[in-house]
Amino acid sequence: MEKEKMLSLFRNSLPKHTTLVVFLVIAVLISVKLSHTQSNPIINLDNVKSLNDLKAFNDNIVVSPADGAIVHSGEIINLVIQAPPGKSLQKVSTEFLPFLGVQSTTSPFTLSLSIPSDFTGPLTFQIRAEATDGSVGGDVLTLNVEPPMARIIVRSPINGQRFSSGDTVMVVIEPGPSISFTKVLLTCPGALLDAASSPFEIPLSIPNDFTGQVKCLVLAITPSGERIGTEFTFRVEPPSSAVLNDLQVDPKIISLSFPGLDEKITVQGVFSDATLRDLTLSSNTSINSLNDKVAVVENIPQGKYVKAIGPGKTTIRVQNGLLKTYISVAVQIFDLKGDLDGDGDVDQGDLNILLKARNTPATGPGDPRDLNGDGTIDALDTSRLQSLCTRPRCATN
Ligand SMILES: [Ca+2]
Ligand SMILES: [Ca+2]
Repeated sequence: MEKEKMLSLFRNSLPKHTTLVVFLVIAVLISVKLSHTQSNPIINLDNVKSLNDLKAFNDNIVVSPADGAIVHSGEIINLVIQAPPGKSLQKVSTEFLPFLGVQSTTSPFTLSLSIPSDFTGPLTFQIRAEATDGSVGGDVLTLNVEPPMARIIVRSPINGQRFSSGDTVMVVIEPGPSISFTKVLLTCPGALLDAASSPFEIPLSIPNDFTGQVKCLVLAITPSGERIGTEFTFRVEPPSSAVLNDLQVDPKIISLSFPGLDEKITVQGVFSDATLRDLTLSSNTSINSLNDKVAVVENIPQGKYVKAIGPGKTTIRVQNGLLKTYISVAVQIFDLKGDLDGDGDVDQGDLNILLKARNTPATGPGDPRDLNGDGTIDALDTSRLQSLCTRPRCATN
């Protein structure tokens, strides 16, 4: 404990004149200690005796917790206070807490201090004690308040751990400090398991053809019937012994009518152990659009999606290891040339789409608006479209 800090806190808790005197007593005590090696002509032992009726003490009165102890938000801390030698206490209290303090006037002097559930960080405060002889003393304590302890602990698997298809994952659930469970339920994709006695160990079999990210929910029931839950995730990759022989995608061709639309894709691997495994979400699989102006690959928790960005054509390249395969993507491309809105004719409606994009670069060689294929959407394309109109003067029907 820093003496400076203690003094400054202590000083604030006492009337002004008392503070001064306490200061002098300490100074005298220090000088007495020093007087073994050097004499002090101003303050001597007689001064100490004459000041003795001040009745202040500053012994270490806090038995526990230890200064610097780690506690947790929401916990109730028992502050155990003891009287200094030769004294008995009549009142102890906490001071300078950033939240509601506690005090006691009955022995044994144990204060139950509730740490607010939203408080974290160092907590420095003073314990003030009054002895039956009228003397007062104090002790400064710093506790380190950490976020609350988990009430339900997943010992295994470690979050994000990697396993192989066909493995058995031993799920180990433990109750947190000062809590117990009567039952633990485990819900994973395709599996609902439980354990009714401690240790809560639940073997979870991973199907041989399964790969990807797995999220499991744990529900624990306490003796009072309270249900508390947590979750964990792990990854499943194909077993290293199985060789990937072929890569398949579904669908192989994607046609999206307009920008903003998307379509889900799946990637499957044919392995040497005669097993087909979904590799869509495998960390070894890369899926990339060769033209982001036309379509992009979106990675959302539900899977991989090809999303249309602009009119045109692109290719999605799917790669796992050395194997590659491709998906053809067409956005806003319809059977009839010049039909830009897909209603089966070429008319003013299509011309309007072209005019809106006038003097902008095409998304690429497959842009349906770039009718002359020169890489720019301009007047040359509008006149080309007018020549393609289904009805005279590009009339709408
Ligand atoms: Ca049309
Ligand atoms: Ca053009």
